[in-house]
Amino acid sequence: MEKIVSAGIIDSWFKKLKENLTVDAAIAGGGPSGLVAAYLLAKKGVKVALFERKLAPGGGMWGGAMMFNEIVVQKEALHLLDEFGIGYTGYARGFYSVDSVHASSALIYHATKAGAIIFNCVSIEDVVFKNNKVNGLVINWAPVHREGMHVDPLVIMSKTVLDATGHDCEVARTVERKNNVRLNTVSGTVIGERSLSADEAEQTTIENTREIFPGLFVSGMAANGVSGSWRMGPVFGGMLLSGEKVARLMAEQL
Ligand code: 48F
Repeated sequence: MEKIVSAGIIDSWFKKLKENLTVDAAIAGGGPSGLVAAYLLAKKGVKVALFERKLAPGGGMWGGAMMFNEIVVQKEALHLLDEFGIGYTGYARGFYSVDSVHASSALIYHATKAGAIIFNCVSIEDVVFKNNKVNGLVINWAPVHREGMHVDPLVIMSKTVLDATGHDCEVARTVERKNNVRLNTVSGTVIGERSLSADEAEQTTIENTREIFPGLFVSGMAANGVSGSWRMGPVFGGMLLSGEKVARLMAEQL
């Protein structure tokens, strides 16, 4: 039995990785915007793989605010809560509270059920850069990075790449730093996130969700970070709507 259990895991995991060495959409980061994008792309029949450095995808959603495990979603994003079967309670005009564990697990469940493949414990350390375009992601085990081990990575080729890495916008920063290119921002660089201003941040998260370099899209807090916009704290309507917008933009290009 021991050998059968181990063989089953090894064979099915390598099959999964091999089948995803080339995809249509490669997503860096499994927070709310990346998971919504993964779900909507997969639902359209796009081949999508998502890479998350932590053991559990869900990003900043699990923790609610200061570990009070509730988040707030505005009425503009209710259709997405309904799409994912996430329950909510109206408590002020246009504002709804949601159990953050319920919401995070629903996003993960529906993304994978729709056909998106999630690789957890995997970090993006670089991109594939050819013909002045982002052509894929360079991946490595997150513990390899944490231990500072000198281990070469593997490569996932993709027609489109999404930076959904949140506040640090890691993929966009890497593209800019390593390739001497201008991004599609006011300065041509990653401008960096501003302090908290919830109304403005929620609006700009959606406006800033776009392709910032050929082949490279940004969503969620990475979109605001790249464009020098505000953070918003534990309100998540903008994150969900950003995932919805970027899935549409990526699908249009595919
Ligand atoms: O930060 P995160 O939740 O991204 P988001 O979709 O949502 C932001 C909100 O959670 C919250 C907020 C209120 O709305 O401001 O912060 O923009 O999730 C980003 C995920 O990306 C992973 C990280 O572990 C997290 O789960 N990640 C970051 N860098 C990498 C990465 C990387 N280089 N490789 C793989 N995963």
